[in-house]
Amino acid sequence: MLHESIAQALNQQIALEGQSSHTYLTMAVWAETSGFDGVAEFLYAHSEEERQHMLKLMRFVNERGGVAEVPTVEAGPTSYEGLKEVFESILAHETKVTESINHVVDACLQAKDYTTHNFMQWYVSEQIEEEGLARKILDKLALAGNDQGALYLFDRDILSFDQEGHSGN
Ligand code: OFO
Repeated sequence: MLHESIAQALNQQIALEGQSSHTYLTMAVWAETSGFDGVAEFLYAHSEEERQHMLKLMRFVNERGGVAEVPTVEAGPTSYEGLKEVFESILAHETKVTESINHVVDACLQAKDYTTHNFMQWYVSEQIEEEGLARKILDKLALAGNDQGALYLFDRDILSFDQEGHSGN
């Protein structure tokens, strides 16, 4: 049976993963309608990954005697000045997600809930990859600058950046 404090922390994490999925989805629509087809594919796939992160938590909560709360998501921005703004927002968001996961892990230690602590280690590792990927993409965008040819290649190649060391869901 989940301790109340853990059920609450996990439900907050579920809400954040649902928000992540929604945010990536709105970014994907912006990218697709702005001519960045590769970036759009990357973001649609990432939105789906975030949904899986949410579902994995929901199933865990339900299996452990809690009740997963289906989150309501906030609308958030639907347009961006460019790719740099998109990926800066992603890095800021993922940093927030990492802090939230650390909070859940901390709550597990305080409640001596080692089962949930063990379950959360997957998310700890995932966040290292997600933040690393966002930083790597921002580095590549900085190199491309305003060079249209470089941005064309960036858009064409972005799906391969995700495969370099990212395990997905
Ligand atoms: Fe679920 O990893 Fe990003 O937010």
